Amino acid sequence: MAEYRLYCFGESGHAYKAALMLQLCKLDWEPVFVDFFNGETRSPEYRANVNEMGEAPVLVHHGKFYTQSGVILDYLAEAARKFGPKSDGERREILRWTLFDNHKLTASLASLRYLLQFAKTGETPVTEFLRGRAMNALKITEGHLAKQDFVAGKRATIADLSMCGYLYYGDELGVALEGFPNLHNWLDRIRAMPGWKHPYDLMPRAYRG
Ligand SMILES: N[C@@H](CCC(=O)N[C@@H](CS)C(=O)NCC(=O)O)C(=O)O
Repeated sequence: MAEYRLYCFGESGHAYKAALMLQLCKLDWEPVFVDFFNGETRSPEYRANVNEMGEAPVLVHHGKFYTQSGVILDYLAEAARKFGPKSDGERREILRWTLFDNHKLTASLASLRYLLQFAKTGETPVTEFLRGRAMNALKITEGHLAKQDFVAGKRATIADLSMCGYLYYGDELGVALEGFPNLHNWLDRIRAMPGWKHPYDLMPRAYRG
């Protein structure tokens, strides 16, 4: 059995944040498939034995279960001594953008994609609202990346791995990423890191249509 086990599935950008970190740090890890679209995260067994919050990703290391992608990234940064903060200022900057990501960027992108791509609701007032939120968060990110190569400064950190979580799913997102050149260049810089893989090449897919 691998040292690190990650409860995940390919469609989950939240899980991709952790999977990409494990991959880029060359840690010994294996995916544990979560049958999300058949309700596994909502089952009493999953909530009792894996994550009381009923979510993926979950990282298991030395028998302990870690949940919330931001916490998992922080834990792995410390374990691998990579992509973590090197000063108090950097720690706060990473936290600031990770919180912005969780609340504004990923939250709107993930919900919009879920509704359009998997729940197949078509366009509704809810998708319109979520797209507006996503575009606003993307514009803020675009402006920020005009000033520096990576989210927290000159080098990649876990804040970048958090914020890019959903952005490699392309057309599935339901928002047009054209018109964000800084964002594209930043995604290319992450993609160029040794070992980088697309979410569907890192984790088993769960959606069967
Ligand atoms: N804030 C959490 C969000 C995780 C999350 O929402 N994961 C989704 C899969 S992409 C999930 O498991 N959702 C289950 C549900 O909402 O019922 C994190 O960053 O880990």
